Amino acid sequence: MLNFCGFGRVDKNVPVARIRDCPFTINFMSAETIQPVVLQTDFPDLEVWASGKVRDIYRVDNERLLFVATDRISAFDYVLATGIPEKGKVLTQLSIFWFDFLKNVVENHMITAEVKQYPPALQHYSAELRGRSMLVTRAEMVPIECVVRGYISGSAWKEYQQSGSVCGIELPSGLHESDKLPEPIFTPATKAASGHDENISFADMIKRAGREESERLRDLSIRIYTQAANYAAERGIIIADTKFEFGHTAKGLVLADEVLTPDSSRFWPADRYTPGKAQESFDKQYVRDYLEKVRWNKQPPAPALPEEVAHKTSEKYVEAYRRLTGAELKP
Ligand code: Q0Z
Repeated sequence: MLNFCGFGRVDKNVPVARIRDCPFTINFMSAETIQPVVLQTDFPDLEVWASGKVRDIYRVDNERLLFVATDRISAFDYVLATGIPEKGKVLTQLSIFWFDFLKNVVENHMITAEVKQYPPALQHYSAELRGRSMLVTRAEMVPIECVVRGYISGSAWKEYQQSGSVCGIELPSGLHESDKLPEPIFTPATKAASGHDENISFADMIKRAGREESERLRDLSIRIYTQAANYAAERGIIIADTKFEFGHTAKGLVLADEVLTPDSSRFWPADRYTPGKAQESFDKQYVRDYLEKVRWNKQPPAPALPEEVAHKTSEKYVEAYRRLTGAELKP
């Protein structure tokens, strides 16, 4: 069951006008379904495995998990009161696209996103799951966030200004904020007790995960980023940085969680790239601009967004999906 917020369903029993002697049928409503915005999921017969700001994971059985991406959006570390139409579908379908695009480089945790192929117990929720969920193999997760950066921004820019290096990697002097790096760098992080990620050096990663595993994760992460970023650049999107999560399954080391989405990466529109300052985000710029305009103090509760801001933001997510995949989002 889902709590639908924002819209109703209008796909069934669409009223039809029949005008005498007119050979055409006129529908008063579009036959297309107006998709409800999903802010919460609730599948009472499934156990919650993990819940994030945007996604909820359920335990299906010992081997399998159900990932569901909601339309929640976070900004300045808080989930906002308003959902972004289609956002959960964009996140899910973009991850599916990248899993397929990257299958020559790395195995992944996805089993299927075809709801009809989900176990019988989930069929009851097919309408809620369609397009925004994924059945995955439960993995023994590597407790390290594998971050790759092709450009210097965010916490890496802060570290560089203070020390000239990032996660122990010395960088050329004289870099400006948002500059492209001479080559992509691997900057691992751990989930600190605060809930915030904490950058660690590669030597620290080796202490936690071992040398062989760490080197494998680093090399794999850089290859994945490079293949994806080169592809995205041809489509006008700079992937400035991204975070991968890996796990171990019967298939060995697999790419898990979400991949190369706007939530796990910084996407910048290439045609507006201007190094020397922080870049506009491809997806969240209207949201950030609005929150600055209303001078939210960045303490909870996070405000609601005007409908126009939510819809323009939705269009940005869908545009990113279209540009990267060349396809339309599936309903
Ligand atoms: C991923 C996370 C999210 C909150 C656990 N294949 C897997 N097997 C076991 N565990 C995970 C995965 Cl991907 C797993 N996370 C991160 C994702 C909400 C936390 F959607 N946590």
